[in-house]
Amino acid sequence: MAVSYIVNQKSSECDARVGTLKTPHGEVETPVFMPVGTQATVKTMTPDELKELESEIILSNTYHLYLRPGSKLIKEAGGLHKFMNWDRPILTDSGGFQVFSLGNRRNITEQGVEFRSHIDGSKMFLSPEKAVEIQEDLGSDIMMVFDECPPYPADEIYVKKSLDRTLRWAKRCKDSQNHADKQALFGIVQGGMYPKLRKESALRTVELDFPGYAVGGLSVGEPKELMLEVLENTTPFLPEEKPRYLMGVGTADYLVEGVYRGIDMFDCVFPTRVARNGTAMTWTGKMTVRNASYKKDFSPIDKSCECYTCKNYSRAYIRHLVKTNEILGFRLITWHNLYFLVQLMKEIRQAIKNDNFKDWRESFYKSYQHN
Ligand code: PRF
Ligand code: ZN
Repeated sequence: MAVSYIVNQKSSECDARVGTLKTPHGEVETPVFMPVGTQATVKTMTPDELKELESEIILSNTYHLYLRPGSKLIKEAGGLHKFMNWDRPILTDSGGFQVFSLGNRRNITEQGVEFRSHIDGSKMFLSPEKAVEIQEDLGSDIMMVFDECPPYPADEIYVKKSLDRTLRWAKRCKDSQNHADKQALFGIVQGGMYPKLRKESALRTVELDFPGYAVGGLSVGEPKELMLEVLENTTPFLPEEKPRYLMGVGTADYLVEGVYRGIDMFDCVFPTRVARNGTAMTWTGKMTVRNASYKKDFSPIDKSCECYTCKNYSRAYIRHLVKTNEILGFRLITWHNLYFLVQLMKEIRQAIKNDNFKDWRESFYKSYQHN
């Protein structure tokens, strides 16, 4: 088996747990947040900088790398790790989510999804077998099955059909996998916002027996309460001894709530994307560094933060860089945001180890405002 997972400690108060995920490129302490490197780069950060801020695993995308520069080219380079100079674990998403987001530029059949490249409009095709082949060429530590993520809202009949197909596709992915000893393949639970369908999808995905399970189809525009309710109706049907990954979630409060409900892994473009828009993530919530109120504010983004950015630069300076569209401004906020999430996950793991995660969560919300 390419990837193994051990639960080191379980909360006595909720479904939270800490664990160790072992991969061919090293170990990862969970719960963990995975920065997104869509184009084989976590935007603006070098791998050495990611290591300095203690990122342990990153995510990359089948869809984007397949279109450009091409997965065969990356294979020729020696795989994605070598191509991008990152020697720690990489998880690749299957491309399912990205092609389904293409709207009318795609056509879904049982065989797979035909779509037009967003780059040059040329006709492309992704199927369960193709998605596995691409991810094998990339050589990621963890591959994801090719799934369909239904939009929100979607009616129950559609979601049921889509869930059935996602299960058939998951089986095809598993059957076409060649190196289960080198790369793990995780299943993805779908089922929209219907608890009954979530349960069915979870149980049937687990029956296919994957080394880890993702919860997909959430954080697609539904209200927060609904997302958490659906999550609560999903994780109980996933095996305790396997890692659980909530796809596309990356704001502090959602991470806390995901961990509370038994999630071990998260990814999201949020921290890196909003950084390039001049927004910093802090223990009190989002901070818009662009705001005029910071014009003469010579204090750091967060006085208590020990990241490179906060140790060396003021709000006023970063605001100036952002206002003048200077690359360094986006880099400095990206650094801070990723560091913030590493610290958040560290605190969460420590609280679970101390078995006081519930108290920790309450004190977290005393300062944090979701905004
Ligand atoms: N499926 C896949 N990737 C994803 C999702 C999904 O449902 C989501 C949903 N939030 C994000 N990324 N394959
Ligand atoms: Zn900082």
